[in-house]
Amino acid sequence: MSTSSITPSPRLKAVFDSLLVTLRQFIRDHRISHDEYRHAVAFMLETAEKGEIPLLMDVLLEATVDQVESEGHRGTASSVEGPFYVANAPAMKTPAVLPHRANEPGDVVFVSGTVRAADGAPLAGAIVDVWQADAQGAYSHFNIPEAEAKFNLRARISADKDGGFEFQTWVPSSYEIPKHGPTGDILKATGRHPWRPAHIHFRLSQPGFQTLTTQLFVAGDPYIDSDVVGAVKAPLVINFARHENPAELRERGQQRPFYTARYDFVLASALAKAA
Ligand code: MBD
Ligand code: FE
Repeated sequence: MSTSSITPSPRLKAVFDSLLVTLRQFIRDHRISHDEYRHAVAFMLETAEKGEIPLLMDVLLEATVDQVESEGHRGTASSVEGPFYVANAPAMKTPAVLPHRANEPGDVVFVSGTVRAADGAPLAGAIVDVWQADAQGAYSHFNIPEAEAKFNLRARISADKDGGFEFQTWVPSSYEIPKHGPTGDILKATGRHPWRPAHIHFRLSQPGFQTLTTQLFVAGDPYIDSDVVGAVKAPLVINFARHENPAELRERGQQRPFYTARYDFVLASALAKAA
């Protein structure tokens, strides 16, 4: 960004001035020493060098932004995007099987549901953009080497004419924030556990409707009530039902027990926001 392209912004001035007032008061309140101040600068530098700025910010602050922005929002509850979204995942039609490795670890789950307007009208062809970690907590593009799998467990699925979608994926596990970096360090040093409950990310879009970024959480996860990110909302916690009887296995072409999960999404009208 070159200086010449910068035009004064009243909004930026207001929030930046306020941020400085808050931070200067914080320094006075806590009698921050030079030594502590230099530690803070070094911590920020290390976070940037390790590529963890998005992770640190999203872990500490994004849930609050979501709370503020979703006040009064109608439709399915939103949740944070987090640092691991990748645009332009493979486009697929429902029913889809998410891109996966030949020996994708963990248990298969079929996730299905509908995308509708607030009045119940089906949103034909709505785009259901999904991404998740694998059963070992690894996100493609970040923790899985690209040579091993590109866009693993990521896809943009178009819903059918009734707004219905279904995709086969693998049950995610509880997610541990990377331990060997500054984000992990600060959590450890301040006595916070580094876990998120198992979740699948969604970004739902349809022309004329507000794009919804949210997550579905696996009921029964040990961290469902203590997400380090603070992004769990009760209506987004869903049951993953286990199926193991031979008839069901045959019907789904599965050799091992599998799961199903369902959710019906509601998108708010784009007009509702403008009003
Ligand atoms: C994640 O997987 C995530 O979804 C968020 C919001 C923050 C850190 C890791
Ligand atoms: Fe995530």
